Amino acid sequence: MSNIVLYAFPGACPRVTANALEEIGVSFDYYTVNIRADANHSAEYLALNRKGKVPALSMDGKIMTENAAILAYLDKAYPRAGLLPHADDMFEDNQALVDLVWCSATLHPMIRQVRAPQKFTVGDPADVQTDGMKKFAKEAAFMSERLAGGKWWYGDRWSIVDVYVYWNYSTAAKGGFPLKDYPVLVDHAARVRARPSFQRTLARELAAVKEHDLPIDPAVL
Ligand SMILES: N[C@@H](CCC(=O)N[C@@H](CS)C(=O)NCC(=O)O)C(=O)O
Repeated sequence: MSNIVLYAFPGACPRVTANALEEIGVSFDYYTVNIRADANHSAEYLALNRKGKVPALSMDGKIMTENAAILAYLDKAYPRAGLLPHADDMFEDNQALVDLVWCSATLHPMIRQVRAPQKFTVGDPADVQTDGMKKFAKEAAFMSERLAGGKWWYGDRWSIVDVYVYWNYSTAAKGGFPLKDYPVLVDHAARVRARPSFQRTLARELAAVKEHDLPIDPAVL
């Protein structure tokens, strides 16, 4: 067993963390927590991560949670991997953290509204979903404007923010968001997915789906 273990679920937001680890090239174990079967609320998992969420990253037995924080940490711990851009100016240097937090704290809750509206209401989930779709459409327009100017979120260089942004809009699409109306995002998605570190991440997820017989269609991962 590696001294790094990622607690994850295929297609969920730990995909971004897995992609970061693959990009770094460090050895790690992918541990499947079946969130569809509520395994994240089992006594065993709660003892490890009291928040009951994935991702959780175990490093030498110490657990770190919160995707944005984990990614910022991995960038610091493995600077040569180039997960995030850097600048001498402190303000500029902080921009990538701004983007990571935006992905986890603004976009992610919105896509939950789109994908799992029933978790937000005892009333009609359709209203919650419509509201989420409307909110996400504004963000998708912003992402399209930003990405129209270059190949990646930061112009000509890939970063883990590309994968996080991608994870958000592709997950919204799984919940019915009309991604085809945003051709810039469709093109960006193809670039993100073509990267070898993404392909290795996908291979890990597909292996997990098979090993645990998860109710996930491999064609839409
Ligand atoms: N704030 C956390 C949120 C993590 C999160 O919501 N993870 C989802 C998967 S994408 C999860 O664990 N869902 C299971 C549940 O909420 O029961 C982060 O950004 O890491």
